[in-house]
Amino acid sequence: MNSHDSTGTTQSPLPTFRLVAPSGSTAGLYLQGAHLASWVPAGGSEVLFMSRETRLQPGTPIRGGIPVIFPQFNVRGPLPQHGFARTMPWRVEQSGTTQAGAAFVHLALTDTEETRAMWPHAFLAEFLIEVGAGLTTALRVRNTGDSPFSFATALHTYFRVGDVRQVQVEGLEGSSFLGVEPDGEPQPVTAPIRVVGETNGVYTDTGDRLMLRDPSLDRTIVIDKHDFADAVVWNPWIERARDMPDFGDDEYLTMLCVESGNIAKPTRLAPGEQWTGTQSITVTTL
Ligand code: TA6
Repeated sequence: MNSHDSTGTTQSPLPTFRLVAPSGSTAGLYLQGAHLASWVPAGGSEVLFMSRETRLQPGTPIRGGIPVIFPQFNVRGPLPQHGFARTMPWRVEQSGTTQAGAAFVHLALTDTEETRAMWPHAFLAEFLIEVGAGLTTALRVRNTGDSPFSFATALHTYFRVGDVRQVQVEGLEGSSFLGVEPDGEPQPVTAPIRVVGETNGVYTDTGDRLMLRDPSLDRTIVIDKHDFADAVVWNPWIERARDMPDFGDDEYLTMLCVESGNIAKPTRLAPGEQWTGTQSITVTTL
């Protein structure tokens, strides 16, 4: 099984791409799934969580970083769990530095015979990653076919935390918690989210700014999303962690997924229409 070596680099058969901004902020990704695996702000420390047990094999989901979930969320449909975009090879269309001094890479995925056999639609998916003072990601989906389609999507972001038991997620107050089941009964959210056990579920009608307070790392991760109506908060806790072969038994303590998505109400695109969702992450002291 491939794993991180002692210096934190990864022996991997998967092609990678690295971004280094003039400010010194760096990011690393696998071309499979346009999968961001690391973001280190200039003068800061790693923001994303990657499991030391992750598989790094073609076609196998990577445990950690920012899986791009498309066109299906979890098992809400007939496709493989979380859809196929995260295990397909994306191509680099362009990379460089923006006028504002951010390093960027633009990746794309189009339908193939393989995807059409699972999901009979023509599409162009593009993922833009910009690394500067923060980490900005934009997912754009265009219907390039001649019939409408609907899709669910999420940026399934794994954040590295010092101790998940001390963390809280603010900004979901006022939203509705749907749980994991598609037809879950909405429950009003009236307080910040804390993790005291297995935590999983979709929040709808959310605001666009979420904050992950992490006192053990003395930082707040600010998530600004746009055109993502929903959010997911997930921690497997003890039992689920033990059940996942690509996740260390103790790793539930140092990660929390806070995901921007459109899940409860899938997005419908007529032929030629496109949708774009963005997520910007910045880190401040607590
Ligand atoms: O987003 C949370 C979730 O849907 C959980 O239910 C759990 O299944 C997690 O995603 C990880 O899914 P994966 O297919 O990557 O193991």
